[in-house]
Amino acid sequence: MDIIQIAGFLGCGKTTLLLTIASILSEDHGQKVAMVVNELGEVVVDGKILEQSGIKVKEISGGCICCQVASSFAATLSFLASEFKPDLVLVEPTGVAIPSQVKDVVRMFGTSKVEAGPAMVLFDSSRSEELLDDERMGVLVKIQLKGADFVIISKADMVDQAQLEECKEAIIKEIPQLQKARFIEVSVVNRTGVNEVIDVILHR
Ligand SMILES: Nc1nc2c(ncn2[C@@H]2O[C@H](COP(=O)(O)OP(=O)(O)OP(=O)(O)O)[C@@H](O)[C@H]2O)c(=O)[nH]1
Ligand SMILES: [Mg+2]
Repeated sequence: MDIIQIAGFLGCGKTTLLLTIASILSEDHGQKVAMVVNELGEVVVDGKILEQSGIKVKEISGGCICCQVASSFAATLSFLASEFKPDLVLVEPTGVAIPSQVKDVVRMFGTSKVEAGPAMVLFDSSRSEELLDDERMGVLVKIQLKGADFVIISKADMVDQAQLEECKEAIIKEIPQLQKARFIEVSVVNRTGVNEVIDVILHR
């Protein structure tokens, strides 16, 4: 049971992408999918509707799964592994969570059945400068990106191709270790890049 993170700063499009890929993985690829959604505010995922299509949804609130509520996260994973037995678990951490810490929690509490899979970190192309340059936000956004196995440049429909390239260059300039990382441009609105994300998950 691989734990795949759909992470990234507040409002970057995590839930929207998560719901899109969960249903494609389940309906078109026959994957048994579970979702763990960790929201800071109110939960926006309608679990009942998703469960009709065989997707198990677990919600965790009251803090971040990478720190305050790490033990609830671990208990949820162990429940899923023993009771639901999914092929994969898609996890949406809060927008202020640190992906590498979420992986640490999985590794710490994981068993041979529960493994830390890739972290996909979304970066909102429509707020590129603000996200990287803001004194406080920028620090967290860069820490989040450092933990990325794949960088998803989200909301690609809101900017042009040149801006998408600039986004990628700006990220690599700030975090040179991402030079070799795979970047995927995604627009859930236009459905571009979504299949690439699915491919990465299926062939992980
Ligand atoms: N234009 C456009 N808007 C998008 C896209 N993906 C998400 N959005 C919008 O961006 C806003 C935030 O999306 P969410 O999916 O809720 O973002 P999130 O990262 O889950 O937000 P938090 O959980 O609050 O951190 C919503 O209004 C979405 O409709 C996209 O590909 N293109
Ligand atoms: Mg969300």
